[in-house]
Amino acid sequence: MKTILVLNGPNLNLLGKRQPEIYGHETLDDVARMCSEACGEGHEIRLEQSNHEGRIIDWIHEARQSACGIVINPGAFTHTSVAILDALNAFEGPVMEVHISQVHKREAFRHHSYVSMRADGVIAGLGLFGYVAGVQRVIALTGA
Ligand code: CA2
Repeated sequence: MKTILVLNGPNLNLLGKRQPEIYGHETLDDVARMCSEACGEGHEIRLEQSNHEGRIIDWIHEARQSACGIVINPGAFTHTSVAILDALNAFEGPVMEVHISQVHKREAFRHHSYVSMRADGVIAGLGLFGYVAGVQRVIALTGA
């Protein structure tokens, strides 16, 4: 069984609890369920969220041994974190970057992503389905 790490950055623990007009009504538990349902026999989901940059980097390091691919919504660290980019550059499997909102329709500071310099795919504006699409792409790239 191969593990796909679904990583979430700061404030995404509030998903479904605040700003539903931007991020919808569903929670991270719903994301975990949808991603698990997208897996066949050969893959399982490990979903994590942290408000702390170093914790996210530690999970990316651990994934070098334990995960076949990473689906990551880095939250606001997308636009600021060279350190997360460096950690992802040390991971050998596929990396899918997901944004729930269509960041390019929003403020200019959300238009640049450090993570996109490493990501094998970038999904924005599809709501929570973006995570499912990211998982499906990791499965397609790592074998069923
Ligand atoms: O659209 C996305 O998924 C973002 O990665 C979300 C980040 C934002 O900084 C990025 O520019 C785009 C913010 C996550 C905050 O999540 C919340 C969810 C519900 C309520 C409040 C915040």
